[in-house]
Amino acid sequence: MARARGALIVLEGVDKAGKTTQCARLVHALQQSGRPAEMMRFPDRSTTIGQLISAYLEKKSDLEDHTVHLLFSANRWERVYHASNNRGCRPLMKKKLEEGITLVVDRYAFSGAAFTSAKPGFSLDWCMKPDVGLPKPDLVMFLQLSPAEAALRGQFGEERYETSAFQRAVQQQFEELRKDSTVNWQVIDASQSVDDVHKSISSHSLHTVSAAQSLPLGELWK
Ligand code: FDM
Repeated sequence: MARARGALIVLEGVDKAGKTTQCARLVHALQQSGRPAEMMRFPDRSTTIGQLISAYLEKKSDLEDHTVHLLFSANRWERVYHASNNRGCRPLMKKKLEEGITLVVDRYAFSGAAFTSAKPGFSLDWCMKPDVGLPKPDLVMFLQLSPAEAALRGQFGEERYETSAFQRAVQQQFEELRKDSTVNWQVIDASQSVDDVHKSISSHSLHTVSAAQSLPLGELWK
């Protein structure tokens, strides 16, 4: 009998919502309960494309807005499959899921579409196109935090996009994306304690991990 596949679980949300902490806690909890799980994050700054993106985010280089959008998308695609002549490197998303590993992903195509479409002159529709056909998450949890609550958690960092005006525009674009009922969105109240947020995320995830076993992996926005 074929091995049950792992689930693709994504955490999205505005800055300061606690995505990275919660991804790590979820992976740990799944592993502790005997379910193989690994964390991934986008952008993956370790690849050649990821390094271009990282320099852009750190404001060490400037890139044209369409160009950087496509690089963010390329950075996801390069983590989906092996390049055909790229023998011996670590298994990528599709293979891991097939092997029964649940992937917990810190940001995905939704950040891609929300951040670029928050810039003047970009439609959500155009921004979604390069990511059409990526592995479709079985669950996308949106960590919801009001701008006022985010401000209480301290100053924004130094990277590009880390201003409250831009984050508000991004939040609005996420609201548009969440209207799409083809994606399994769950909104999580990130103003709760870290433990309570974790409980809520775990319970959605456990349900998804068992449901995904008998469902084929879908294609995003297709
Ligand atoms: N970001 C992230 C994008 O603009 N597009 C994308 O596709 C993705 C995945 O990059 F400001 C933005 C969102 C955020 C920055 O920050 C990455 P972190 O701290 O590495 O998540």
